[in-house]
Amino acid sequence: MADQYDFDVVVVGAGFAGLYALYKLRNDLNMRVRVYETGDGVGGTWYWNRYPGARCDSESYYYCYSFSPELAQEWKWSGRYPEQPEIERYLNHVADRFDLRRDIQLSTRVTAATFDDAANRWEIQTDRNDTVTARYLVTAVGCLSAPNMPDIPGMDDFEGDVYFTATWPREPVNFTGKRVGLVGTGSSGIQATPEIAAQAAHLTVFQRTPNFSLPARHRAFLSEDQAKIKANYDEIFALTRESFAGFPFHPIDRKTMSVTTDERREILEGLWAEGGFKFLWGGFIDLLRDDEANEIASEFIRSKIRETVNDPQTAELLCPQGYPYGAKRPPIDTDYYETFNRENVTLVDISEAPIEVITPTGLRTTMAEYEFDAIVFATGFDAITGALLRIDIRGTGDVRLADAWSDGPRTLLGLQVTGFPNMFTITGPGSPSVLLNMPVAIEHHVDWIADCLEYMRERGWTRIEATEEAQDAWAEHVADLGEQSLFVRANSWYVGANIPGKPRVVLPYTGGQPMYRERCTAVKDSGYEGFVFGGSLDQNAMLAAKKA
Ligand code: N01
Repeated sequence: MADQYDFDVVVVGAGFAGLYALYKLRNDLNMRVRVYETGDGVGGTWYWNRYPGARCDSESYYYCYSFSPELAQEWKWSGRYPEQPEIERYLNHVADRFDLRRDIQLSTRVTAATFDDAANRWEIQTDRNDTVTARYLVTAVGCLSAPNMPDIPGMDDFEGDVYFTATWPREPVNFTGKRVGLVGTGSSGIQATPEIAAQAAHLTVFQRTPNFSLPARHRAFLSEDQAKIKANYDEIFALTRESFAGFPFHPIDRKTMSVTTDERREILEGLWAEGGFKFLWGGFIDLLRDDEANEIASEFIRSKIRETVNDPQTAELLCPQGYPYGAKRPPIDTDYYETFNRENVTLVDISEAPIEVITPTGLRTTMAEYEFDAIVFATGFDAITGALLRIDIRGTGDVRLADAWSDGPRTLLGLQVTGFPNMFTITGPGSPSVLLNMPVAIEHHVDWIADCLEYMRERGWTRIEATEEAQDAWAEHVADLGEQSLFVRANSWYVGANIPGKPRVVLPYTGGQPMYRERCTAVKDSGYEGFVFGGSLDQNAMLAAKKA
């Protein structure tokens, strides 16, 4: 009988990545899998981020799984960008449809994982005192899941209500009649602002850095839309796997300066009218590579902000300056800029006058004092590495992952770390991850891991580890591309700049999906060059017998 505390694979997290990893490894590879999830429901990011206005900013019909054509055909997205509850319903449907729940333990945080070098197994501990072992550890912890709670003096002194967008309560929050302060103007703050403003007596938005936000142009789907999507799903999914950023479209095959001023304006207006990420990934081909092209697009967006916001001073404060468009992750919004025309909304620039202290009645910047009934922190995440490093992961020689990455993360393909055999990191640092449409990146990684485990099983091997040499070469490649990219030109979570003390390195792979997939496939086809295999099932049987 199988040992109830021993698994082939332990998966950490039951969001998009964890659910698919469980499905794939259990259903296709017939492995014994246990998933641990901190939340008391599945969904990961889409379980926790239930703040007002939380909506996916990639479009529903391709921000979803492609592995099951039946699932794609039967699920009906209500509109262009699903709100958080709809994605949470979708992921719950997936859990039920594929009978995943029986292998998921909810309300359980993995606190530690230690590699046993002799047995080639991981020992995993949780905050519910579980200790289990598994041949493989697969982290599906999410790239934007470890909340960044800013360390502002007086955080505990506030007598009103405090909310974090990243850990929003399940019960609806009512801001009617309240004076609300909102800190942070990234995607979360930009989505929450119009919704809170519509309820609150007054909303004060504290902005440290303005963002280039694009209109989402959300709309409900008509039955014709549904039919068209379903009829074209094969092509849509194929495009998401081919394109640079995992979206089902390519940039237009023209450079910004290759067209006349009028044509350029017309193209930009068209992209603006269409809304969403088309502007970023479906516009001029040199947008993110050429400074002049980027400045033209940036100035176009600034002109839209100035057109929208009535008060010229507020409009100017909302206009980003000093960094290229795309260097920070651009948000997508519904009526964000329009909200600053409301009588009950004030924008406060804290770039020069930061928040000094949270007081019992509100907060104080170096310039002024504000009184609130509630404060909302939309201050983002310790991105890409944060959720991994909050687990005490120890590899060979008891080396902590936190120590191995003290100067910044190093991986092979964003999938494995030297010194941490048998651990796979879905959408880990050094892979395109957040620069792709996430479900596409996740499915690619899970499929690659499954192929690799199948390859090992066929040969009776029980240990895989990235060589130092291969990891160094990949880390250097990731760093070289990153240094050449525009991401180094802004302070953002892409480079860890939002977390005090975090090493400043470009965390995702910036070479785009085609180049990345090509490399992953080449490694697989070569018999996993750059990885060393070891162990054997015989040796494991002997070890087990010895233990018994
Ligand atoms: O976090 P952010 P987010 N004092 O880091 C400010 C994804 N996402 O949760 O820019 C004052 O972008 C900080 O200021 P600055 C998406 O990939 C997707 O909004 O560092 N201010 C910034 O304005 C997104 O990019 C969706 O100067 C402080 C804000 O807080 C990512 O998640 C929805 C501060 C944080 O912005 C993160 O977005 C939401 C301090 N101490 C998120 N610390 C959808 O798909 C931070 N700030 C819908």
